[in-house]
Amino acid sequence: IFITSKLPGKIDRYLRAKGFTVSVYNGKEPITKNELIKKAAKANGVISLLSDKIDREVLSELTNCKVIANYAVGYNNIDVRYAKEKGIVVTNTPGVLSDATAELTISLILACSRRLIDAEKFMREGKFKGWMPDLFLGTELKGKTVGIVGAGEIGTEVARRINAFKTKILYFNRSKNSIVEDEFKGKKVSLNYLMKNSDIITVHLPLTADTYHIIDREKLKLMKKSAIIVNVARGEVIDEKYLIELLKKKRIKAAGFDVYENEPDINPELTKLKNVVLLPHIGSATTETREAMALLAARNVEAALKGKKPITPVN
Ligand code: 8YV
Repeated sequence: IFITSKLPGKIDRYLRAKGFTVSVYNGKEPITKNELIKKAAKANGVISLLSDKIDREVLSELTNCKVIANYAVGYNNIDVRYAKEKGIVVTNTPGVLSDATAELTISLILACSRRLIDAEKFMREGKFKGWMPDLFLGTELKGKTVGIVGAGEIGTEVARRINAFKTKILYFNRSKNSIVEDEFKGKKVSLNYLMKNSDIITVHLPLTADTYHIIDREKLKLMKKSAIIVNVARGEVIDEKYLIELLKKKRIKAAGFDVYENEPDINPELTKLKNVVLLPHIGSATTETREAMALLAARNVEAALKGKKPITPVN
């Protein structure tokens, strides 16, 4: 089994104890495509990261591979269809990261609505000269309408938490989400309606051919001038360039980014904006969650290589 990066949770030890031969890439930066091909060429199983582009070219070289366990819930880095053609099982890590990602979503929403990052910077710069009635005025969540774009497991956990802030919930999803409707009084609406009527928009869609730029110019234009949008899903779900234009013109209030188009090469315009909060894709970055993700990936590989059904297959 080849693991493309050192992962938390000592899963190499777990897999060795199960009788597998394990090799772990130990580089300081993500493994390159060539190196991945070289190191994984004879492996029966691979545990991959989102930064590993497992395309046709890579898959064609993995001649002994039976399973690729992606260390992420999203698997847009893998050509799943071609993997299936080659008889390779692909697995992901759903469920175990929903709480951590929802917690980060709430953090990002609050960072935008209460201007936490600017206020903290102000303190460090020694600018606090005394309490003032209008110092860092933000907006309250209470009574606001929150639009959840994508009400899967993560979206549901966001609904559970944002509901405690006394908000109204709208959601956009292919199918009805009974938990969001019955427990948190969420209303299923069209994406246009959600964009137009939400004070806070939070994005939780996977990246697929159907969701690429699903929040396009026309959708972004529908937002209220006072709206905040946060994205902890995939950058490519939103037309980022146009969102930056709106932020520049202050056509919306603020945006929180945990994900970007073309990671890790982020649009340099973003760092010049005052009305954004920028995080380095840390939605699932808690010790507890990253260990649980690693164990799930290891168990998926173990199951597949023992001829059993993996726990969380995607193909
Ligand atoms: C991962 C994510 O941490 O699971 C996903 O899809 O985006 C993050 O939770 C990241 O992809 C690491 O591979």
